[in-house]
Amino acid sequence: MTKNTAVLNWLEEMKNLVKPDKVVWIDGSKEQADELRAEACATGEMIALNQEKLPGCYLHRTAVNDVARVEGRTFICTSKKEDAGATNNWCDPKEMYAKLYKLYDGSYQGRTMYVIPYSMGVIGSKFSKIGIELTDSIYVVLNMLIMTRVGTAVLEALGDSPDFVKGLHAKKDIDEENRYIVHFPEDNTIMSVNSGYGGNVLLGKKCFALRIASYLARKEGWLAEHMLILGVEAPNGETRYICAAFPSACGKTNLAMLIPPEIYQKKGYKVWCVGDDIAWLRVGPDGRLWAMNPENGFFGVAPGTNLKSNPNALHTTERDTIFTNVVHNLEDNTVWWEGLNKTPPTNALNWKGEKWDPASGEKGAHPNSRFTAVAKNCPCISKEFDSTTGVPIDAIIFGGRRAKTAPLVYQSYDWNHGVYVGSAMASETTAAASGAVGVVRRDPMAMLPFCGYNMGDYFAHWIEMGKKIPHAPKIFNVNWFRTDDEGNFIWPGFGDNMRVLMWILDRCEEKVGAVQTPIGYMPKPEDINIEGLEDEGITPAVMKDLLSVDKDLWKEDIKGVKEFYAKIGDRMPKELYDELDKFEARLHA
Ligand code: OXD
Ligand code: MN
Repeated sequence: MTKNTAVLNWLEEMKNLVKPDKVVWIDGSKEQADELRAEACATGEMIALNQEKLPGCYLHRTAVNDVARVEGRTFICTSKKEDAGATNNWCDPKEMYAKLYKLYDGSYQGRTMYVIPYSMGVIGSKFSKIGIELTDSIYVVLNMLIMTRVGTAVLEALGDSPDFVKGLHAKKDIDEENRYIVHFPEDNTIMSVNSGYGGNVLLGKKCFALRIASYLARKEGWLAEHMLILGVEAPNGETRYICAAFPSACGKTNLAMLIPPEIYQKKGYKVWCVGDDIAWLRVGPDGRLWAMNPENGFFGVAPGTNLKSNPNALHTTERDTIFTNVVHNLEDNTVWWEGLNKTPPTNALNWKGEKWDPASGEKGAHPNSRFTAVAKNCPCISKEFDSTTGVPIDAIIFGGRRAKTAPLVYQSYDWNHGVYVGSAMASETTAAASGAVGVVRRDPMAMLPFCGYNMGDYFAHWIEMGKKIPHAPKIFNVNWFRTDDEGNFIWPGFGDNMRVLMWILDRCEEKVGAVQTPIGYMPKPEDINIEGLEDEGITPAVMKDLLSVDKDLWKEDIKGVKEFYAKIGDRMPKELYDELDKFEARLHA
């Protein structure tokens, strides 16, 4: 498939290590993918679903001990520990290579090595980056074929360059005690062993497009971020783009695919999805920040996805989708998950493949069950999805789940203040997760588990980037999750979040004023359109409440920010301490 000596030499070394029975190059053709699907169905690795109702759709179950990303076993191995920083697990690269090589030794015996050349971003774009993943799992191959751009064309684009990210994955025994997801950013290398779960094994996604890419981005002067990208098209046909970073379980995929409320639809507004999870951002020749989605599909959480929360996501999964760890409805050979509708199937298997009785009170789908779906099957996919340059960004939004502290929306005073807002991002745990309710977890820019280097250096890089973007996006913070005294969400969320996006875009165009508060610029309650929300209980008085700022809560929150900064240590940029001081002074004024 290639004459590239860097690729061939590395492949030879890896073959000698894992000792596969045979090697298969993934060429990206439909014929090869069909053969692999047939093989996976023959061995039971995948189940073909009802091809009339769900054409091209399959079900897969992971091992029961292998259902999520494993942050405790995820490592950033830089030569110097400080370069990985206090928020990453670290090990000396030599020591880690030695440990891993022992684990990989002979691990492919009796198995096939699949060689997957893939591109993050449109093949051949100067903003894209190439990786090669070696895996012993057909499930990984078929997921990578959806999530990335794969095949011969990628090798042609690589030519004889040694500039590619090396990824070695081995399912081995799915042994939790010896599960490792390891990044060697200085060597452009990722090694994943003893897992078969998406986030740990689809190496293009979190491992490459965030951890390795964030490291490369700092070196090369751009940003790799855990952000969705969406476009809002106005009735005059002009589209403006927004990026948003939220921690997991805060609705990134839902916002990325939102359906505007009727009042906006009638006027001719449309929302287009460019990406739901990852954005690579660069300064364009016009001095604006441009974003592209390096992925080619969506690896979304199934539970809670339904016709109200996210009809676009649901329709995306109606064909060419791999479902993982959802309920298998034996009645018509389809799938189900909690929150899809109110009628769970009665003749069904749960995510473990056991006979399941919905009346038992046990969940049928795993809470982290997933769909791997083709981006181009999304009804609201942007026409810029395949753009080689990406889209220009007007606004960056940070957000989290805060019951009381953060208001519905506010705007930072300037770039550095916006970086402060991102660095202070936090989310509260919910009753849905085990552990105490309402515990604040800091997750700066939603990158805590995904930053491939020292978080202090990461913040400093954001500050530096601000100096290089003459027409930088404005930075905002949103909170869809304020609750009343009974703990009910006040804001209706979902499509109605468009109303907040409209204020944000109006601010970017300086079409609307704002109130100056200690936390930033805020809308006057009447500046957010609440027409048609009476039935949801949204009145001007409620808007006032959603936009109120309790200084005491913010003073308390600052204590958590200071603790977090102290943990990062001496690489925290002075500019953020200055922002913290200014914020405190505003709160005490
Ligand atoms: C995540 C994901 O865990 O996108 O953030 O899967
Ligand atoms: Mn994510």
